[in-house]
Amino acid sequence: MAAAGSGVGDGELRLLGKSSSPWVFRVRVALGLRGLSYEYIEEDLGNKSDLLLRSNPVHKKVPVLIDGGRPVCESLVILQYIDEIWRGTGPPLLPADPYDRATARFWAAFVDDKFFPAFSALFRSVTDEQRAAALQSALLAVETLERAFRECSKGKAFFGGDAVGIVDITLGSHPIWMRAVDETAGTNLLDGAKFPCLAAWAERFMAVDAVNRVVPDAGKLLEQYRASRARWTAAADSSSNLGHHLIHSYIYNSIPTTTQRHTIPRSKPLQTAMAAPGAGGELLLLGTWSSPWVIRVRVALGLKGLSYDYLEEDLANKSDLLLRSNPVHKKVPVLIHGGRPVRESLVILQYLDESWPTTTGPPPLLPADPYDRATARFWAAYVNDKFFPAFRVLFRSLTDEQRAEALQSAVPAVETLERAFAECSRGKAFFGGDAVGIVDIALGSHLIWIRVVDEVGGTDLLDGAKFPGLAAWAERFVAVDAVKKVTPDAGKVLEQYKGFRAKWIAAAGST
Ligand SMILES: N[C@@H](CCC(=O)N[C@@H](CS)C(=O)NCC(=O)O)C(=O)O
Repeated sequence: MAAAGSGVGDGELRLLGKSSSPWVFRVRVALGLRGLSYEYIEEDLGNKSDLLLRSNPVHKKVPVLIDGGRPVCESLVILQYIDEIWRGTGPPLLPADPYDRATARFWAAFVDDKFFPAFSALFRSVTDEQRAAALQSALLAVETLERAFRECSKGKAFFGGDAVGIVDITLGSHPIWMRAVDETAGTNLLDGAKFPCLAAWAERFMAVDAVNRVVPDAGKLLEQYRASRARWTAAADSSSNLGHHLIHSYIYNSIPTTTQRHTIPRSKPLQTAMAAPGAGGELLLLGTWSSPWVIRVRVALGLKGLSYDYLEEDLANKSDLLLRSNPVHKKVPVLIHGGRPVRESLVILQYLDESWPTTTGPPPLLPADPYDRATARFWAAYVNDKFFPAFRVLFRSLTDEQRAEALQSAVPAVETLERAFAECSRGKAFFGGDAVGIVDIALGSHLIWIRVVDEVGGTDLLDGAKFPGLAAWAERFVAVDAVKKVTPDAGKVLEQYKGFRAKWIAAAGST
């Protein structure tokens, strides 16, 4: 996850954070719920410590949890790490049942990928017009979360049921900021009349001891938010374009720095195998033949030796089954298992691993060791959140100029993945070690598209001279039986890509 040699090789638990950060808040709540003792180190994000830069060289962000000298980065990865390492010291953050775990992972990802960007736009809006547009998207996301609450809580107090779980913590890091926006903008994001479940949930969540103890002071946040709005308004007036990240840097840099030490006794770490219920029922995969996200699921199903029915979707005319099975994103892949839909490729891969744990059969997609699992989750998320957006710009580039610019982001992402390969594989064939794992599948699903983009654009993204580890890995990955069986024909993919490009060129010409 981090570059080797972070130089903090003791047995302690430390958290690098920023007191006003919703992502850091998540980790503090989870540590509190587990009753864990840890050293909290407040970062100055305007002047990041060497420890932060060494511990999270990829994102250079907080939170970072350093456990016995080993850094774990990214809040959702950290929450799952805490859940897996310290079991039995409180209610689990993820449910035991694989399907419920998949549901929880799906909604936690929804909070980060859909709710937060919508809320963030509202947070940042300075004019009435901007606010009205942003409010509409934010309310849609809240409406979806109201439904999610009913689905997850099953009539109980929290998304996690009787106790706070990963979705509670993930979403629960935002109400304090939502209130600051409401007070400033005159909105009512968690309106009890419109969203009765969510409004009552927010009250209950904020009253939980472990939450209450670490919640930032609302008055101070409001004050900062008002000050930042004044600055944004001034900046907008002078037509300066502040990016989304500036919201973060402003807020998270402006709370006074403190170092605290918590003295709650440390629980004994446990490394427990994942719950292993039997998995029955039929499998049906909704997909499209060239989608990398669908390829992931097909590779995983193949590796697990699972037979399944496959339904090819026409994305221009989505089936009722797809719309019913994935009403939130309306996307493939959806894996329907015994009539119940599992959505989002990385969620599906983990679901397969947890539903068909392999004690004797093929190796699991995620390693057994919680730290290695966290590392694998971190890199799989990196592929989705950093590599893919950069590659997508290259994929969409039509001119030499656009391509050259796109390469400026795509090449560093590949460079990072070359280092990730060395870190994860430890000299073995795959990110997963001797066998294909979740990171291999996450990245490997893009190889066919990398190949056709290279062919059309004359690029060589996985240049063996620059990226010897990754280039050799790619050769090995595409030669794996379960991969070969489901990799679409390169000629057909090339044809499809040329078709897309012809449309984009026509569209660009008509504007
Ligand atoms: N996806 C990350 C987000 C973390 C994040 O955005 N952290 C901010 C503080 S709230 C940060 O460290 N920003 C520093 C920077 O962007 O330079 C997570 O879930 O941990």
